[in-house]
Amino acid sequence: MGGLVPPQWCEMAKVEIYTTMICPYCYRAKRLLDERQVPYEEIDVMADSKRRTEMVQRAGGRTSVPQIFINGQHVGGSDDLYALDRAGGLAPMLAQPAAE
Ligand SMILES: N[C@@H](CCC(=O)N[C@@H](CS)C(=O)NCC(=O)O)C(=O)O
Repeated sequence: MGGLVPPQWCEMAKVEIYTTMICPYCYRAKRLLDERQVPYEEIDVMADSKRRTEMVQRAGGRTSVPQIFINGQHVGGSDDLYALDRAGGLAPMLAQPAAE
């Protein structure tokens, strides 16, 4: 019997994505993650200035959404995520389980 988190998630990378609801790039980024069946934590910063400030700080000053982090490492936005995938770098990052 499981808890709230499926056991297989413990062996997966931790993916965080800061989004807003009205952002096509956010949907594009999430589509790629969904296609790969990658679970992620979505942080809607539309009306949350505290989390938005946190996003900008973590993203080295970038203010656009989405901003994506894998195991705490900043990947960038949607275009960066797709570029990383094309370069073959996404799968190995996603295969790295989260430290916590
Ligand atoms: N190249 C970026 C574009 C992201 C982008 O333009 N996002 C828009 C919303 S869809 C945005 O945040 N605009 C406001 C800003 O740049 O501060 C990406 O691929 O993530």
